[in-house]
Amino acid sequence: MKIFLLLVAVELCWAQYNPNVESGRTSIVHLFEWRWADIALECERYLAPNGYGGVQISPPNENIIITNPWRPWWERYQPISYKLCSRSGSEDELRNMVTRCNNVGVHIYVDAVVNHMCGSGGGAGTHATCGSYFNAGTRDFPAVPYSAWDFNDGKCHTGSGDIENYGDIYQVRNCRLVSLLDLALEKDYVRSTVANYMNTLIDMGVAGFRLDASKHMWPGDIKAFLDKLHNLNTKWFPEGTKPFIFQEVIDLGGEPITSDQYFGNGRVTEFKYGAKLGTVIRKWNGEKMSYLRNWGEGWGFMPSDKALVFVDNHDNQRGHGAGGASILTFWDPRLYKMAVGFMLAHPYGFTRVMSSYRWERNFVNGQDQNDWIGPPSNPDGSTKSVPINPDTTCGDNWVCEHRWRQIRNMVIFRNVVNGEPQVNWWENGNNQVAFGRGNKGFIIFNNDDWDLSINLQTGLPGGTYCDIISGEKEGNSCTGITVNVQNDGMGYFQIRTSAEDPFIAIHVNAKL
Ligand code: QV4
Ligand code: CA
Repeated sequence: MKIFLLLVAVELCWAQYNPNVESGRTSIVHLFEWRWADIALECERYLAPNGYGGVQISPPNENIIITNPWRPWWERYQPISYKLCSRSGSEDELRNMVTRCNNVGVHIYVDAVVNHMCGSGGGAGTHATCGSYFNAGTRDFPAVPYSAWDFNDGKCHTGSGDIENYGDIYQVRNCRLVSLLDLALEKDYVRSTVANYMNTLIDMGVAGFRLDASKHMWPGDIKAFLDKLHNLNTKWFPEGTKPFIFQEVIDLGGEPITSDQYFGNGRVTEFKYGAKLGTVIRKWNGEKMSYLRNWGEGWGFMPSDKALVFVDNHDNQRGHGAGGASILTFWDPRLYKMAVGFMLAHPYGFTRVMSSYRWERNFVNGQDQNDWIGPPSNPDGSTKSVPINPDTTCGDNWVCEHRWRQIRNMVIFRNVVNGEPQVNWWENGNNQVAFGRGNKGFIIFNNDDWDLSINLQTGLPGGTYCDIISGEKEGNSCTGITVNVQNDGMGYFQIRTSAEDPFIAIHVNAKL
């Protein structure tokens, strides 16, 4: 009995850290601003067959419509109600997508914006995606309903009513983030209302949530609404499964609010990961790939089993949020593929792949004036669907990094080596490094300015392997470079600086 109770306790305690992906799948992809109808198709035609575990979706609830600038992506971070209509589609389309993705084993993670409603200057009217009336000035959101009582105005003591100093935890949690009307989450009514919204989505079949702006909510308030959540829908998940929770806290050090304050509620986004990895791969500040030997906790990151990791996100790929200039994105494809390849090969953290759209950048004094531009859209503001080209890439300015061969094949690599320890680290003291994952996979990088040719212990069984970066295994042949591994595990690798992608990855499922 005692042992049983202990097991139950451990189970409960660990539940919200478990990503709830189907066994054998290890990554999710953020399909930023995609329409529900396109996500449903992508789950069926691409994500399931290629081993993706899930999709982070853009906020599904009603938001303010902003026309100056014209329909910026960030209007979706200004809620008007918890009705489920948005630029991505209707409630029916959302439900249909969740069902179809779950049916092929790809789970859905909702971006939950529950710290605030729209900006204080949002005006009054029905300019919202479901047409609900609201009045930002009087704090009236009848479609929820919320009224002035449900906001923190009285609790914030800055002159502007906005957060002015990130060194003051009371301001950060009780004042308005860039003027966004701050909800009084200490009130049971607000907690229950938020929980009802999330429970509607859980009952629909979603597997978890990204909690937007978690730094701006008290950890105890988050716990209070999480405690009201249902278990996941037993049509797709085992009885008693809790939603996966990952909290958006940007902790790069130097502030009183830290990631560990949120570990009790679930995982936390590790923003140091992409900022540091970008610096290393760009070789800025004297950083070298050799220093990645103790990547992870050794670099001052949070414990691996609490971390949600990514190379870039929808904010820092366009200069919002934090992280700085070092962040790598699809705009630097060669370095970006190396960074994502390293992330997916390395055992640290639960991994999220970014999938973006292209926009016309316009830098003035290093600042992109077009960082607001929304997804590819029609003149009436509706989001365009994602056309798929004959070569499997996406059209109409959808970047679809998750379909890039190198990234997609590394998602599969991570599934193949899941649970295996990092072994056989090798480095040249500069920017040539290699490591294996048990006897399942091996990866080698050449980010130096000279060619690499070397014999290394791979840990893999003898045989001929297909490099999944330059190509892939098709039937019993390889469309890219092949690597011979001797029976003692030694493999010979050659990577020229002129290589399209200066890294090679092999795994046991790509053995010829
Ligand atoms: C502006 C001024 C204010 C002024 C106000 C007056 O900045 O000082 O008081 O006008 O009306 C948009 C505009 C912003 C504007 C605000 C309110 O960009 O200029 O305020 O609306 O009208 C996204 C965007 C924000 C955007 C917001 C709401 O990044 O630019 O603000 O959506 O539309 C911190 C947080 C972290 C946050 C990160 C960006 O700790 O939590 O900043 N990240 C998340 C999301 C992010 C989102 C929000 C939080 C807010 O990932 O995408 O912000 O939900 O680091
Ligand atoms: Ca708050």
